[in-house]
Amino acid sequence: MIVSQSSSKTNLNNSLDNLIQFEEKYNGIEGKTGSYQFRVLVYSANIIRVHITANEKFDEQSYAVIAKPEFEDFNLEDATNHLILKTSAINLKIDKHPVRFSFYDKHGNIINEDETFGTSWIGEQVTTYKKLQNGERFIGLGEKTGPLDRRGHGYQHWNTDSFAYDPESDPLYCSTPFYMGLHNKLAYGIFLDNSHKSHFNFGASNDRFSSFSADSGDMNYYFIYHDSVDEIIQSYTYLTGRMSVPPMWSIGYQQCRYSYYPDKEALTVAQTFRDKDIPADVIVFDIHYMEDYKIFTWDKVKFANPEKMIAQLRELGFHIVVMCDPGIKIEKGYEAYEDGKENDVFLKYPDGSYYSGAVWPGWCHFPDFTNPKTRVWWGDKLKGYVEMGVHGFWNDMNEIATWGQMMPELIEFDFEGSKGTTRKGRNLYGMQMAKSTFEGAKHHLNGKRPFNLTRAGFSGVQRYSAVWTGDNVANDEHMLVGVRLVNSMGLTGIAFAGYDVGGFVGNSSEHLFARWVQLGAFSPFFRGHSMINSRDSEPWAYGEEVEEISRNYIRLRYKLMPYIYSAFFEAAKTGTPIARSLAIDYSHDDMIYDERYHNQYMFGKNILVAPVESTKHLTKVYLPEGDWYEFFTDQHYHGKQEIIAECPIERLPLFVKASSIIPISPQASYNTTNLGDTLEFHIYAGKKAAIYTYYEDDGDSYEYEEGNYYKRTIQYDPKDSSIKISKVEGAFNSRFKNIKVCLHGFELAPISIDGKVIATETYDYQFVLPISNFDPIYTEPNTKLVVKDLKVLSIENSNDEVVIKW
Ligand code: NBV
Repeated sequence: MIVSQSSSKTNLNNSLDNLIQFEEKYNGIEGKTGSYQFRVLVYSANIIRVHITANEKFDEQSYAVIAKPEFEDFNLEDATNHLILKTSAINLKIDKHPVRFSFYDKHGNIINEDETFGTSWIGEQVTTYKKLQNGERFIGLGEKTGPLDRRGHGYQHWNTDSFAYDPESDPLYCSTPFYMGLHNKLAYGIFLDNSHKSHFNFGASNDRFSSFSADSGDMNYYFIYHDSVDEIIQSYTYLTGRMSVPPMWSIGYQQCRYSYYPDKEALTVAQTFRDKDIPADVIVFDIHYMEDYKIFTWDKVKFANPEKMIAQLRELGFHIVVMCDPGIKIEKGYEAYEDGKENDVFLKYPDGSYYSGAVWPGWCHFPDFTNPKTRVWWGDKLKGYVEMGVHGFWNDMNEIATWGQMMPELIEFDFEGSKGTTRKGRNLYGMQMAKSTFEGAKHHLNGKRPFNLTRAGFSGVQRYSAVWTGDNVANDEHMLVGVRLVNSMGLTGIAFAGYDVGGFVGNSSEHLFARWVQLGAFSPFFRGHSMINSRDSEPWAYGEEVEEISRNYIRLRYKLMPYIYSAFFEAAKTGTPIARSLAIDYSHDDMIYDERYHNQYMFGKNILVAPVESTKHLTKVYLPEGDWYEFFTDQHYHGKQEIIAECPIERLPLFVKASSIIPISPQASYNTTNLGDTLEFHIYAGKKAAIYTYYEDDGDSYEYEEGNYYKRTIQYDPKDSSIKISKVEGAFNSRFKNIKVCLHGFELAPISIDGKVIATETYDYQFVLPISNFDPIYTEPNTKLVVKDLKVLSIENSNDEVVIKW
């Protein structure tokens, strides 16, 4: 259908022009303007993709999105000046003269609308401008520094090796061009699926618009609308994928150092954890395990017998993670180099010669991970590690980092045969390396789950790897920015994320390390790491006081393992994060964006963490709507208020939401395979009913995908005065023999289990922390934090439903 002929091309800024024709398709519409073409694809009632190109053909390739546009349930209305595409959740109005897009909810409220400039080009660079809505805030965008609310700030996506970045640096290592806008009690998400260098402006230096641009390629974005931020993240991860459940050992404490060598040192560190009774699951080997930094080799002097050392570490209950750098040393006779050339797996210049960049080993070639052949080649090479007993891999320097840091833009990437240059390939390199490592390791592990960690990535990287925030610095500000980076990655689909506990660059002070371990215990990925030539940084390296604090919090991490593992299961199933910025559950509460409180987050859905600097003994905490319990004492608070919390160095401010259900393994000991035989469900009295899903499986195979898991829902209903533990779903036998139900804040009448009245036992519960007595000013010596009058019921651990009434 021809609508009108006109083009609004100018020499400077060319904007999407008038509609000339359009066609309704089974999954959306396709249209042509005077100079451009566009299509609108419906992925679900809540997800609509807008794809606009200045080229003859749409770029169909995406490394990020795995969902297909197969949703047909929409209506199209054609009016004189506009089209309206309606799903059950969104009305998309497409103005015809010129073509502009506005998204409305079902009540006619504007969710998001193009600014006058709509989608425009300056040369190859394409930008979409969106009108700033009244009071609009912006959250997300992944590993980005700055405040939780990104309004007034601008960012770039260009994966960059950012050694010792400062808390305002941008860009960092990992690009996830997905953000959410919040205004007038509405929330939406926009994912720009374009891997070129991209730019986001959230009203920075202007009061008219927010905008997102890519330096080249199509304007290709997904608009997501739901009632809640949580659902928007679920839809974003429906598009870009979710992790599989990671091995449980990888969620335990990991000890790293640049680098532990020789073998004896690694063994001594491992043994010290056991001697000092500090739980830990992993020893990580950084670059010095290799011979001259050559990947797939071991230094013959420092590690004369790696198999033996690995076996000894495994014997001590540790898993091993090894560093993997992508640069392959150019050296005659080096197997990976010779073989790589023979298989033609490296990135090339346009004249067909291999690109060389200098990095740790000296001059190197770099595998082209956008070539399927290369991915298989790389994956095969991991076999040797796996045969030695290595189950964990760490992908570093994959931005790509090279000395000089300016990788030429003319380098050619295969792009599954479709070819592209550095401009399109750089942001994808890390993710494709992580994919190759993950798939190779998974293949060799033959049914066991690998752990995979990467520094660089792009949207979708969560399918293959955990991500950490690179080379942070040992200071308080960095510790707090790390929390925000991890929370922001959680908003952007990367649920398994963390930072170097203790700070990578520089020397941590005693108390800074203590704070950092406390926080790390409440981070999805929990690893201590520090740089060569900095002070020792193991939990015992900072003196007796910090050792005790570290032990307490690492133990707490292990006691919370049933809760944390269940949260990982939830993240794998729905994409919803483990470290949850308060913007997820309290999106429209202005206080949570206040910079005094914007580091606070929920760890899992029930525990509020209030990060605090190492120098503070008292801190202000904002408790959002609802009722709350202080974690160590059960002191009760009403929400929607600021409180002053005590935080002497041994105490991280933690609060539990009323009506929460938290599973705990109180006997957990030295690693994740030793969680003891008692499982406790801690239930916190509240006014609201709650349902919690408890999840368990063998922790390191894929049998859960075939039904070998143990799942129960626990329902708490205060109105009905009942707690129901559902019967077990799945074929796995729980590792716990006994179950206890621990009731916090309950006023109970006679209580019955399955109809039989039982006597109520009341305990004082020294839940976790024998606090240290090293700070005479703030801590009374030998005081303990006690939860008083906790009611504990032992119930028989059969697989049947249990009903508790009072
Ligand atoms: O492999 C050494 C380091 C590593 O420890 C660190 O975690 C990475 O982010 N790596 C960077 C190389 C360069 C460090 C200066």
